[in-house]
Amino acid sequence: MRNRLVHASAHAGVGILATLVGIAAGHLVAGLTEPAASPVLVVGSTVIDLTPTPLKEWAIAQFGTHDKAVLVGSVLLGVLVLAAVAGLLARRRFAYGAALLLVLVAVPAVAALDRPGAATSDVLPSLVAAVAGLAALAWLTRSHTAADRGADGATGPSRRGVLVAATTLGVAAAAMGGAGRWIASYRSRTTVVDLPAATDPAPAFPAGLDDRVPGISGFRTATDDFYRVDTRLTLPIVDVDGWTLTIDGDVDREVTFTFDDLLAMPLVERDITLTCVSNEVGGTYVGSARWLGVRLTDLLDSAGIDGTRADQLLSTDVDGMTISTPLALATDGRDAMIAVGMNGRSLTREHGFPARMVVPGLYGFVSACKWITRITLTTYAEQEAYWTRRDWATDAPIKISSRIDTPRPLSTVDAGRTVIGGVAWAQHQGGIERVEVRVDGGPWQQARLGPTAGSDYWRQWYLPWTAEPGRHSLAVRALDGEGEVQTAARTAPFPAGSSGIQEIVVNVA
Ligand SMILES: Nc1nc2c(c(=O)[nH]1)N[C@H]1C(S)=C(S)[C@@H](COP(=O)(O)O)O[C@H]1N2
Ligand SMILES: [Mo]
Repeated sequence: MRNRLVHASAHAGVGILATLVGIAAGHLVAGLTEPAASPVLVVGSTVIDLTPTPLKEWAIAQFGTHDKAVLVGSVLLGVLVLAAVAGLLARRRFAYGAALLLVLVAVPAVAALDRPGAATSDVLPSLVAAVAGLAALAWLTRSHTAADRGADGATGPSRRGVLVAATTLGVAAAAMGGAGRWIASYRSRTTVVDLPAATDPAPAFPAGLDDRVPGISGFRTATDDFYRVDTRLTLPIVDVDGWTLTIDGDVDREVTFTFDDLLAMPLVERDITLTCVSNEVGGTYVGSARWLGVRLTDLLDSAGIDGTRADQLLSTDVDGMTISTPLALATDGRDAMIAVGMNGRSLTREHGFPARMVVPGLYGFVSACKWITRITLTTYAEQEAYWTRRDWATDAPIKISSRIDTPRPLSTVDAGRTVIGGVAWAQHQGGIERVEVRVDGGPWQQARLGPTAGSDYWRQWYLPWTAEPGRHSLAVRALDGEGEVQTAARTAPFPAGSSGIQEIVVNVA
C-alpha cells in the first residue's frame, strides 16, 4: 500500500516536472518574442479580464498591490494540480497523460490569440511549451517505468536514470524560466529619451513640508515611488522609433504623429496629482508629479473636431486596451495633455512610455491611458471601453479627499508635542482650500497648509498636537476651493470612486 502511494506520488511528480519544463520553455520563448504571451501570464491576464468587477474589487481590497502575484500564483497552482493528474494518467497510459497536457497548453494558446492586439506568432510560446512538456513527460515516464520494472531485480542504473532525468529537467526548467524572466526585464528596462524644454513651463516648484513634518508624503512623488495601476502582468516593450499616435474616428482628417512630431510641437509642463478610482479612503493609489506633454486640444485641433458628433475619446494602447474620456471635460480648458515626460525625464515603462494621456480632475481609468497609440472620436453609444463594459462610471471626477500620513494607524506615539500630517486633494475643483482635523470626536480644528503648486495638485497639511497618554482617534476632512466639504458618507470605489472620512486610532505612551 505504502509502496503504491510512493509510486503514485512519483508519477504525479513526473507530471508536475514535465509541466514546469514546458512552462519554462514557453516563458523563455515569450521573453524573446512577446512577454505577455508567456503561458501562465497570458492565462492570468485572461482571468483578470474575465473576473467580475465585484470579485476584482474584493481581490484588490484583500491583496492590495500583491493582487497580481496572488493571481499568477493561483493560476500556477491550478495548472500544477492538473499536471499531477496528467502524470498519474501517463502511468496508466502515456497517451492519456499527454492528452491532458495538450489540453492544458491549448488554454494559453487560445488566450494568447484572443488577447486584444495579438499577433499570430503569440501562439509560439504555448507551442514550444507543448513540445518541451511532452518531450519531458515522455523521457521521465520512460525512465520511470524502466526503473519500476527494474525495481524487483534492484537494478541500480534505471533508478539512477530517473534521478538523472529529473535533475537535468529541473535544472533546465529553472535555467529557461530564469533566462526568460531576465530577457523580458532587460528588454523592458527604462530607456531615457532626451526631451526638449517646455515652451510653457510650470512655475518654480515650491519647497513642501517634507523636511518639517517627518512621515508626511513628499510634496512631489518620486517616479519610482509612484503608484502603478493597470491590467497588465508584463510591461509592453515599445520601440519609440516605430511608435505613432493616431487621431481618428469622427474627425475632419485622420492624423498620425511620430514621437519626434510630438516633441516638435509646443510642450506644456504642469504639476498634476493622479488618482485611481480604486483608491480606498486613506489609500495609496494617488501620486503627484510634474508632467511634460503636448496639449490634447492641439492634437485634436490638427485632426479637426469642430463638427464632430463624438462625446467620447476612446484611447487605445499598444495592446488594444481601451480607456474612455468624456470629450467635453477633456476639452473644457483644463490642462489635458499627451504626456511624454514625468518629473524631468521621459516616462518610465511602468507609467506609459513613450506617451500617455493625463487629464487633471478625472480618475485614471477614464483619462490616463498609458502606452497610448490611438485616440478615436466616437460616442458612448457606439463604442465601449474596457471599464465601461465592466459597468464602471464613464463620467468620473476625482472626489475631494484627504489622508493622514503621520502618525500611522495603530502606531504608538510618544506623549507630548507631536504633529499630525498628511495630504489632501481636490483636483480641478479649486484645489484644497482648508483641511480640518478632529481628535477624539471633538471639534474640527483647522490644520496648517503647505504651499500650493496649483489647483490640480495635492496639498500637504499638518496640525501640531500635544498627545496625552492613552488611545486616541484622529480624523481628517478637506474643503475645496469651491467651498465644498469632503463628505462623511461612505461609498465603495465601484463605480465612481470612494468617499468618506479617514479615521485612525493611535496609542500614546
Ligand atoms: N493602457 C493602460 N492605461 C492605463 C491603465 C491600464 O490598465 N492600461 N490603467 C489606468 C488606471 S486605472 C490608472 S489609475 C492610471 C494609473 O497610472 P499610473 O500607473 O502611471 O499611476 O493609469 C490608467 N491607464
Ligand atoms: Mo485606476
